[in-house]
Amino acid sequence: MTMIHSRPDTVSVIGLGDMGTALANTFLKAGYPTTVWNRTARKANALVNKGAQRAASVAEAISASEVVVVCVLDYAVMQEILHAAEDILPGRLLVNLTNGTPQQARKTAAWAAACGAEYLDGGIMATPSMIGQPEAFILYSGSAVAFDAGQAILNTLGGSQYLGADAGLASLYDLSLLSGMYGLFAGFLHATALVGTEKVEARAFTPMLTSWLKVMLQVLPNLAEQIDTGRYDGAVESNLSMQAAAYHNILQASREQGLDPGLMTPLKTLMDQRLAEGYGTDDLSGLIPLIRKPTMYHTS
Ligand code: FVH
Repeated sequence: MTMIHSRPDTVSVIGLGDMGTALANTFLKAGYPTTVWNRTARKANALVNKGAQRAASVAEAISASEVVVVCVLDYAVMQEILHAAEDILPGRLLVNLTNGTPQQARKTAAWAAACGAEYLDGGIMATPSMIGQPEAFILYSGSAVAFDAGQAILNTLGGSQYLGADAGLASLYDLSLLSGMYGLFAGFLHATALVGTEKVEARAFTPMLTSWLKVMLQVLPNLAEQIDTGRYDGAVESNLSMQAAAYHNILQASREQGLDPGLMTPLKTLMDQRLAEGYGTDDLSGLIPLIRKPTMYHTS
């Protein structure tokens, strides 16, 4: 079995979509010998012109480098691609930056260990154009040996944060951060649609929304304190009864203005349930016990 060098300096990138291409470009710019493979081979052309080696197969890509970075659409694709080449994996440092769930990550870590590879699961907290820039950060979990060995090369992509030996942690944090982001985007879409019913342009409204959200972000540490202590009635300035009444107006106004309130209704359902249980003096954090005991949403 090939042993991983303490400072590996060759890298292969498997998957050259928008993100994989950005990763490979960044490794190349940092001076690392970079081998690339993609199902649609022409996507490698520009990288090859900049000095990347083109691998004719996944197996060739894995054989070419000590560090193998995989960034494809999803875990099903990742498994399909790598399982065919598992004989070559022993001694490689496999870094999977494909988006997936904690369970998928843990399963893949067990499979990689059985193959004799060191495995790191990663969550990219950046868009492709941010890769290699100071604002990009990437979450890693899994083999500490792999992280120590790969850190120098991985740091070229952005800030690296190692979360622990449980391979599922990077994905857990990644999806939690994305949950916050999509909640924000859902609110943004509904807000612009609502104000837009009176011909207010999103461009004109967004600066006001941004200012409001900046102020509201300051509420989060207090809600976090309530969540961690389980004291949902602590330091409440805006109790749930009041918030539910105002929230009801968002839904009613949306309907009156001819909109579909669907993006906003799930939160009202939880508020009503919590109120029915007698917790009207709690803060919004009081919805946490309902989220932790899911009974309403069973499907995707
Ligand atoms: N782009 C982003 O903003 C986000 C940022 C955070 C991380 N995500 C995750 O990164 C993974 C890849 O995302 P991407 O942006 O590169 O995605 P695409 O540009 O759509 O490229 C998809 C690649 O997957 C290959 N692929 C798809 N199906 C197959 C298959 N059956 N067999 C082999 N390869 C396949 C595809 O190949 P091709 O279509 O070019 O031949 C691309 O290489 C993803 O998990 C994001 O959630 C990105």
